Amino acid sequence: PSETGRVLSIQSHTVQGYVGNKSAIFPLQLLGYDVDPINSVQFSNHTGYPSFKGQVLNGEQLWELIEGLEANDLLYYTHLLTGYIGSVSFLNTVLDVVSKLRSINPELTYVCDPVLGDEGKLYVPQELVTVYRDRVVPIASMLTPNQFEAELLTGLGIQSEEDGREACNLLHAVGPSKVVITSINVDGNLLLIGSYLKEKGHPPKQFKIAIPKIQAYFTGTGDLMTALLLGWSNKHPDNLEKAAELAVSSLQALLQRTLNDYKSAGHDPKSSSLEIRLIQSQDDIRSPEIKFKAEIY
Ligand code: ATP
Ligand code: PLP
Ligand code: PXL
Repeated sequence: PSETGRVLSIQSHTVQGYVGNKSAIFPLQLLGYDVDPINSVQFSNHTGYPSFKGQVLNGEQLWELIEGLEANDLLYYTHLLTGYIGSVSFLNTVLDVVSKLRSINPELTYVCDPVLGDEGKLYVPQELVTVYRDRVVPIASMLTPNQFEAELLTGLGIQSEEDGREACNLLHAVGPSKVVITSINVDGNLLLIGSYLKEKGHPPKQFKIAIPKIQAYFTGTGDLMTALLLGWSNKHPDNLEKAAELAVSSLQALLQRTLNDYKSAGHDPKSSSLEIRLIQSQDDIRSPEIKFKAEIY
């Protein structure tokens, strides 16, 4: 694969703030990628605020855009990136998009953040879980679930890092050659677990990165994390641990900046969800200093 690529990113758009496409496009562009966004929703702000207004794209409207691109031979992509998807009909159309893109580029890398929920709570309709498990995971190239999502997709309870590694094995057996569980909670600290198949039929290479938990709640970090993992893993195709070190180091520098800015403005970072300081962190995205090292199992 080349150092960069052309990414079709199907995610949320918010007018104000950084979640979905708003937190994925800018970092991917900084890393040198052409990014073509399709906005699965257009909302005033993310749904964590007391209210929001806006429009939702349906599956037929998504397909119309794909047909428009196809009519002009504009459907060659190296990567497809998807995040939060709110309905089964939209997810089914995304499955059709994957087939269509692979009919044009059989090498297409599909990076899927299977957004289902967090900390034991679903924030999508229950029916989405089976569609992700039975139809999406098998065709994904790289999957970036959180702990709860990895549990739902594998049926395995994850209490330890060994459980996390086993969940990765189960997911590899179904499809994706790269799996990153973006965080599991072990004794109040965060652990990223990464796993990738270097050669088919061989056991996966696995690693962990310890991440100290910051006492604040951020929105859009999962979307940014997946975008960074796409960006760096394509530049280091045989070295997912390096890609994850770069992604985590960028993200943690950004979270520290976000926290410091809120504190110096006199806000209590524990009192509400913080909007990430994405633009202000551009140097940390383009050339992160690696402060978080992977430990290989
Ligand atoms: P999704 O639901 O989109 O899959 P997620 O639950 O994986 O998202 P987050 O929980 O936002 O996403 O975490 C993504 C990454 O952000 C983690 O790997 C971690 O590096 C970082 N992160 C998020 N919140 C914190 C925090 N409070 N302290 C430290 N790191 C954090
Ligand atoms: N609530 C809703 C409705 C969402 O769509 C999301 C997004 O994925 C979240 C909460 C939390 O997002 P995240 O875990 O990326 O911060
Ligand atoms: O970060 C995930 C996300 C995506 N899309 C919308 C959201 C959120 C998080 O709140 O509101 C619309």
